[in-house]
Amino acid sequence: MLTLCGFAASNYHNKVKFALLEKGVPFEEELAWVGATDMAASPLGKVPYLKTHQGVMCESAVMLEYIEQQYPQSPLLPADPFAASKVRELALFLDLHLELVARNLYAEAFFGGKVSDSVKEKTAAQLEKNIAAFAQLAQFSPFVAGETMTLADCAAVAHLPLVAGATKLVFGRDFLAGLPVREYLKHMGERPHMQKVNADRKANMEMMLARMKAK
Ligand SMILES: N[C@@H](CCC(=O)N[C@@H](CS)C(=O)NCC(=O)O)C(=O)O
Repeated sequence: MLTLCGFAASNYHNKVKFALLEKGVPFEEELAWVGATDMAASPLGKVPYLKTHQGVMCESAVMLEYIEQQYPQSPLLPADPFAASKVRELALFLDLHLELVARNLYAEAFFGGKVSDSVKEKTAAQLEKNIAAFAQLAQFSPFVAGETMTLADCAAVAHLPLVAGATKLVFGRDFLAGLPVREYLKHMGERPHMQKVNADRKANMEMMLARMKAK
């Protein structure tokens, strides 16, 4: 049995959780807040990390690859190597060029902190460039990589709401507004597993904010 360790307000946690649910892979969740993680399992102290019968791993993209190979049912990658690479390309764009850049804004957007003007300026420019590039690759037809649900959707459903929300809150403009992201998320939100991930996320976010206040 797999154990996904992390917390349900985390987009990276939810990326892996959604893949497990959609594939029908049995798993348990173990609550691990940042600052209270197993540092041997995840040496950077990040969540999620995944306990398997063979050992533990960190990095959500690696987990998705492992899950795909170990549990081939309901595939989230096409069998054709090129088509699979195009899916991985999108997933990597979402992680690296969209989410990781937008992350610079989260302190101010979501946690009552402040981000300096120079960081805001740099982040805005980088996001404009990266979102335009992402727009060239993304299909939204109706899934982010084409006609079938793939692991790129697991990244998209977890990250796109944060990129949209953070830019809207910090700059007063949703940088993803030119893409059919709202329609896409609405469509994905009809999936029962997405509804479960979202309900758990909301409940955990309240716990997290209460925890932060108590500190
Ligand atoms: N590249 C990592 C990113 C994971 C990540 O940044 N997780 C956040 C929570 S959403 C975290 O643990 N942040 C704490 C930290 O970076 O110290 C992955 O894909 O798993």
